[in-house]
Amino acid sequence: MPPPGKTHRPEKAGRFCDQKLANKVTATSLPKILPGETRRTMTHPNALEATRATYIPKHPASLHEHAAALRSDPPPAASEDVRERFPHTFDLPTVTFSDKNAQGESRPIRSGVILSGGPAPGGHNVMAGLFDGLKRIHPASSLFGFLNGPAGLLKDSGREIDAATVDRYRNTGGFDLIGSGRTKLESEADYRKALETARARELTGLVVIGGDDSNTNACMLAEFARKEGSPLQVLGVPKTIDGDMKGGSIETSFGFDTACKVYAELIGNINRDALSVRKYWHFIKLMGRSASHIALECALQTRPTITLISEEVAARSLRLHGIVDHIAGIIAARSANNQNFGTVLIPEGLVEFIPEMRQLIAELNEVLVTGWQEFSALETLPHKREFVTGCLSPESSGLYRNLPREVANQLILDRDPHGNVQVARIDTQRLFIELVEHRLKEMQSAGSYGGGFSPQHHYLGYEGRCAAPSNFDADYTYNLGFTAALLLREGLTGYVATVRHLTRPTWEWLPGGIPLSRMMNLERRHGNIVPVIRKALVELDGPAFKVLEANRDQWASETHFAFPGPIQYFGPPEICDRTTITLQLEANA
Ligand code: FBP
Repeated sequence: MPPPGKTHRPEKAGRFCDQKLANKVTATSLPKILPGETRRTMTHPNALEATRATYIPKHPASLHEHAAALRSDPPPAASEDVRERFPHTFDLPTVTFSDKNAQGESRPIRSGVILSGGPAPGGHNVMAGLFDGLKRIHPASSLFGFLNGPAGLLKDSGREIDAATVDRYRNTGGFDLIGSGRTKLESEADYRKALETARARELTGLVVIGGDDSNTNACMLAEFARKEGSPLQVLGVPKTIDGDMKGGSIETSFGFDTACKVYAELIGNINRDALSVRKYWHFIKLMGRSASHIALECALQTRPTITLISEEVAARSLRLHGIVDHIAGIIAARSANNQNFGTVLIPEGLVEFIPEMRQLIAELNEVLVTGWQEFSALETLPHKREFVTGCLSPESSGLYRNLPREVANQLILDRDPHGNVQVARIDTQRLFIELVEHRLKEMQSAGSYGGGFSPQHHYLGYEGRCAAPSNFDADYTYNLGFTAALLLREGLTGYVATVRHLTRPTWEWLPGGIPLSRMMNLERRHGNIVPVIRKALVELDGPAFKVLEANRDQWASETHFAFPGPIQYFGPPEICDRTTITLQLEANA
């Protein structure tokens, strides 16, 4: 292998991208095909998949098996109050990998890997980067994948990951290589079982690819393992299309880039349709369980007529009727201007941020848990609705009675395993259509509105979660996986893999890791004070929201739709490698 810093075979990394950019990638950073590996043996069903399979992610010079780890001060803690809960993993340094060579011999590493929670584009490339990193550190290293999320670890269900398998999944979307799941590792019994499985499988590493909850649990497991004297090193990788696991050294979670680009393409197409036929109002709910990052990013990419941001609704204590009046007012004003069309973006989590809906949901959760026997014995839906209405406070029962029938049913029928209302399943887009329609009729009767209203509803969610990763996500995830391998080589535990400077060219990206415990806050959950990684919500004084705020009145009164088109995998870097607008704005702030 050529020495670090020597540039050659530029055609390999970031293939199909700008030659100058590819030229910056050093030879040592190129994934190597190891003896016995066969690359691309399977036949792909179409030319795009076959060609995309050969894409080699770009990465910085520092990302090679010998990269030296530089240790610096720990990052500031989110809360010093958690220190005593993490005596073994709190006062650990920040790590960055440099293009200098580390001293000493590397030993084989045997690591487990788990995909946890909802899929996000790039999960397979994290595994590919991890696999390549481990093998490059020592050819006798190995990777064991636990099946269907953390449950696989608890049940000791998994499979060895070999080179041929990894090759089949490079640059593909989805989590289907080993599956995912939402089982949580949260009790001491779970941690003991996890350590037992790791011992039986002779694992010294475990990489948990997940969101805020999964990384919280990875941190707890790392601390527990150290306390028990176990050699298991536990690491996290920040995943979620929702974009809410970020802050400090985590500039974005992986998958957000691709998912937003898929949704933005579809919204752009809807914008164009609305503009063409000039008769429909499209109400589009966008995935994002709590935070509105996806809605915000899609708004910046597509310039819709109206965008609701849950965090703003909560901050301004906007009530349901206030939001409905706002939408109806814009519809009426546009109608007077001969624009009987528009697009409205609604974040999935919105209802929980509207104060009276939040209160209603909390009361329903209580009623459905405490009155479950009586409720379930009732045979018809009208009887069930009547039962819960009778148990609610006067304000909540008034609100519940006036909700569209379908939404009222969803609120009592779809419940999670703890008995709570499944807020993500509520058709918020239909709720708003019905309420706005009602309001417009009132305005018509009062003579303040003379137009028509033809609504269409959409929910964009699963369409984006398993898309083939964009160049950004393909590169970012591969780098995260490789970085995790280096953190294992360093003997570190309780870390999350990070790659910083993401808006710079890839060769300037900075791989490293920070202690997960530094991201923890103490919160009350199910009656107990526990350490958790807090979801990063949209900041109303952040640059991305500010751009929306500065433009939205104009986007509402005039029409400024944008049509970003599909993700491009091949072509000039300014098209193929561009990041989300949110990331660019935040980097420049
Ligand atoms: P993660 O936070 O686990 O990445 O999942 C995010 C998400 O895609 C949310 O946007 C959505 O509300 C939820 O998953 C839906 O999950 P499910 O797969 O259980 O329907």
